[in-house]
Amino acid sequence: MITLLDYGAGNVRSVINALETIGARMRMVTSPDDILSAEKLIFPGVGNFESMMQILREKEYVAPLQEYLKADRPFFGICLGMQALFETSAESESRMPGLGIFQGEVLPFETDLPVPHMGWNGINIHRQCPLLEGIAQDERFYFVHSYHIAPREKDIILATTTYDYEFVSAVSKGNITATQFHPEKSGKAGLLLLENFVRADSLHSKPIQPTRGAGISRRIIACLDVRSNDDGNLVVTKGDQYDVREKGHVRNLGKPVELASRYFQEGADEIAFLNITGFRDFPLEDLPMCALLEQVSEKVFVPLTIGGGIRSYTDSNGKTHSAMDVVSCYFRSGADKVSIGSDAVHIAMEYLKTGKKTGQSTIEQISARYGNQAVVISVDPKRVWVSSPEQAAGHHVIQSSETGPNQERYCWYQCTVQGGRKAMDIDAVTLAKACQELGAGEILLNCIDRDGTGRGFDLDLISAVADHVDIPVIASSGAGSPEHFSEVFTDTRAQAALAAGIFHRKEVPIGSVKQHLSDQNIPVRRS
Ligand code: 1PR
Repeated sequence: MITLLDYGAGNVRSVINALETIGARMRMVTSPDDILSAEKLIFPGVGNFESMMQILREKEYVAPLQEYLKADRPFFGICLGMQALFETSAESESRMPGLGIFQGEVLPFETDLPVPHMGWNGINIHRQCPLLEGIAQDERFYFVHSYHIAPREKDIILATTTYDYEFVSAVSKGNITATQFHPEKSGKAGLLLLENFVRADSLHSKPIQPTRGAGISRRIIACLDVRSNDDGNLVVTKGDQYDVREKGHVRNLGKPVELASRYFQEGADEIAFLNITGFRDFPLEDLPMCALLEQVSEKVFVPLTIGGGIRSYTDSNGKTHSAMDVVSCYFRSGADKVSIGSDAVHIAMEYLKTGKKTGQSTIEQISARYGNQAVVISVDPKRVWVSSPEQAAGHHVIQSSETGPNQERYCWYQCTVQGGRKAMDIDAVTLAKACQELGAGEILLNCIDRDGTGRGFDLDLISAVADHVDIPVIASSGAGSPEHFSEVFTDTRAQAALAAGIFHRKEVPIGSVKQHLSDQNIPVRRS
């Protein structure tokens, strides 16, 4: 019997689904006594160190957790659930104490690479441990974090991972084990690791000559644009430059749950759902997006991002729902990240008027509660040609690699809201920078000019944005062939590339994209 500690932040549903898939019986912690009576305890932590410790204190879980751990009873901590074992974290401005089971602290990444460290990375194994039984040496796991542990006791290091430099990514001491990566989001290898924990009689480990694991891979993301069709059914659709209608009807490219399961099986590193009519249909009222997520997360064990309609809303009964209500419904239903489109543009424009953070915007609130890795900004820009940079004063102007209809050599990328219907007076680079300052953890960079065209990613746009932010950028819109993926990874700093049409229409399978990237020596995860 596994006991799961859910302190109310982030995506515990994925851990439950993973444990159910491997046939584990489980119960949830609802009182401090449940911790002390646990046979085996899993602590999945997501979000922010300080808010996690605050909640653990309020629920009076700290003392029973310490007692459980000091008695060397079976424990598996995930992500923040590992960081909690240490003395404190630099993420907490007040230096709030952690559980203090291990000596050492939690430090921010100091690197020029994008932070959060987000994606599939390998592990160098330092100890032989039943938890890692059967895990191949070149296996990759899903990481998403901005801080890493710095243990003082070297003999607890179970594994390290390289992201610019080597950091400790798993620990083991007696029956206490913990990983920085998310096994519940790491496909088959992650399920095996969880199964090892569930089945092992003892988790004791012994030192070995460290193995050399794989490095970080580029991510391939399948995107499902979802909306109700004219019959009221939720379908996956796909536009050409955001126009999803063909002969007057909404294009129907399949059922969301079926397509997502197919992409998981085919090796997608992440799956994104965009509720493209969220700006007019409120997700908590009109569209069963939360139900959809619940179904998908039962079958799909890679990260899920969901976007569309994250904003406050007053329903027909006069009840006002906050953007955080939508976000918490999405997380409870199985999302790992949420993406904000239209509202992010409004928030950034408001912020830029004063340059002062209020702490009240949805971006700030989500990143404070769930961590900045959980906040993706979906940008929907359109190219605007200008004959000289002065013509677009105040905007980030690019010298384009193409020429405009009137031989223009310069352009800027104008952000839009409401699915491209309304152009706003802010460019994509400025928007991305402002959202990063407010606490966003990733940029999903679409391009209306390229969407659905199969002409390749807009490299000018992607370079401009990726060169001006420190957070990861997902290149999106226009993929037509495997070569477009190698091009975007070679020519820009994009960490991930997303496609929709070619995957839905089975023109280019995910496996062919990965094979091509691997042939070009661009690291990819092989599932
Ligand atoms: O504004 O917070 O409610 O979020 C709405 C979300 O829906 C935004 O993320 C916005 O990008 C998206 N959206 C709105 N309208 C459309 C539309 O197509 N009419 N889809 C839309 C955006 C773009 C990509 C697409 C890539 C790859 N879809 O995500 O999947 O361009 O396509 P391709 O590989 O076929 O070229 P809010």
